[in-house]
Amino acid sequence: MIYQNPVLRGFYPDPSVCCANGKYYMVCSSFQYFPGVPLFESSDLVNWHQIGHCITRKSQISLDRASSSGGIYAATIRYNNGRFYMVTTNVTAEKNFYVWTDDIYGEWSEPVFIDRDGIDPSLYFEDGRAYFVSNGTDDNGRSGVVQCEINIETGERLSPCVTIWNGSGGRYLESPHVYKIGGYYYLMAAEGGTEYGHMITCARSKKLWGEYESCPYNPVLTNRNLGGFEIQGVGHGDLVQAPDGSWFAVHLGFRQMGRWMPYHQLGRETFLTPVYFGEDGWFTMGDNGTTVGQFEIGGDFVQERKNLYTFENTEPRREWCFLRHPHEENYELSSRSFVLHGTDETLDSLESPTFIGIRQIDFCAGISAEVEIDSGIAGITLYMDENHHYDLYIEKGDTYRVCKKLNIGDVKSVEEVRNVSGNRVKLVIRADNLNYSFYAVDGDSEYCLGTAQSRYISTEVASGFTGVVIGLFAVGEGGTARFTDFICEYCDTEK
Ligand code: 6LW
Repeated sequence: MIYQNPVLRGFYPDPSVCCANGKYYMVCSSFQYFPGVPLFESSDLVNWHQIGHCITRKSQISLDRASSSGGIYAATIRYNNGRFYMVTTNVTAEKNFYVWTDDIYGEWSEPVFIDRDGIDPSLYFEDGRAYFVSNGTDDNGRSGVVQCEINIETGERLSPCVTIWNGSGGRYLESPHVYKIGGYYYLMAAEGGTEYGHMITCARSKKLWGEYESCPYNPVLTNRNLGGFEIQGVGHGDLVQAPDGSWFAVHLGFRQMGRWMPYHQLGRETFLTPVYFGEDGWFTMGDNGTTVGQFEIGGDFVQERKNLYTFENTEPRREWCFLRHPHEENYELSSRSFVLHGTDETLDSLESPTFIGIRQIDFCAGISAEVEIDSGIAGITLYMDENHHYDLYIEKGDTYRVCKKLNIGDVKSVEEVRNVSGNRVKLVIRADNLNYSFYAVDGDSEYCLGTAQSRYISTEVASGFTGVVIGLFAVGEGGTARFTDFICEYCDTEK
């Protein structure tokens, strides 16, 4: 059967996967958004359904004033002895920790902290022992992929911390994972940075503590040499084996706006690439070491694409997320309407403005909602970070009016203003690869408020690790906004 990449569209980076009880489970990083670490289930590696988050309580993490692309970095999920573990870094607090659960559909534990620096932690279990592997600095001050044994009950370190690999020479050695396959320990990592030079590399050893020998085929996966190609930045992945013995990598990558347009606004997404073991015991990946838009693999599955998102067919704390820890009293969320109470925190704030968002998962989209206000302002934002967002909103001044405001770094400009007849309008945004177009419907009249180029809220302009989130927001102390009839419909861009 043929499947299309990415298998998880939109801002779902740094995927990590494990198998348990005949299913696959995957987590992604979530940065300043809450709930944190989205959790997905699949029975075929191609179709993924979100079943929750690992971080659902403020007691598990502090995201206070976490900047965009701060907060939760890459996570690893592992299953051992009937228990799931998710280990990650709160970069804002500079802390590595894990949470665990015995019920994948239930709540996860309070955090267990590990006294180790670095990012991209992973766990490896063998013979009743647990090992913590990450990018970082060892006890002798050497940096690289570092490893130590830990007590998995307490997080306490049980061994010295040792650098076991320095990578193949690329910058930013990250995302290490250890696997035992056949007679070897394999160490898979990412190098090159999470931009256009990204890659997956590997090494192996007969012994867990090394020495590790670099794979002669490194990088085993990269699209860095593919110019004029939509899928770029592939790297940071995790290996998984299917029941028929075949191997795959889930990994991140991004789709640039067009073949010759090196900008991306949808964030880093999750791709699936076949992995092939050779007779020499090394593995290679994909189409000659690259990830392409579709692969043919064994198995009987139909790839489903959910292209319509509404209040009715989503859940507020599953697909939708808040900026940092929400002030719960400002949200009344149901399957018919989202009622938001504004505060004086704007979308430019590093606090938690009144905002609830859902990821933009494909280029071509029709986004709309009815919004009714009593005071203040409320609307829809295309939010990349606090300094890069396009806002379409209704505002109460002397009259009611709709506005389009572009926020591009220091340039914050209200580009269009139209008076409307009352306190209720329908806001509409149409997106394609290159542009967003903004409209307001006031009774029988539709106004066009012009367009804005997507590239100015892309990662190449804004920097960072996230992607555009479609946010509903309200600003103004004491104001109430009622959103109804939210629709986000994608025309699938698969080719
Ligand atoms: C992540 C690092 C990376 O921790 O980006 O792509 C960082 N690689 O491994 C943030 O996602």
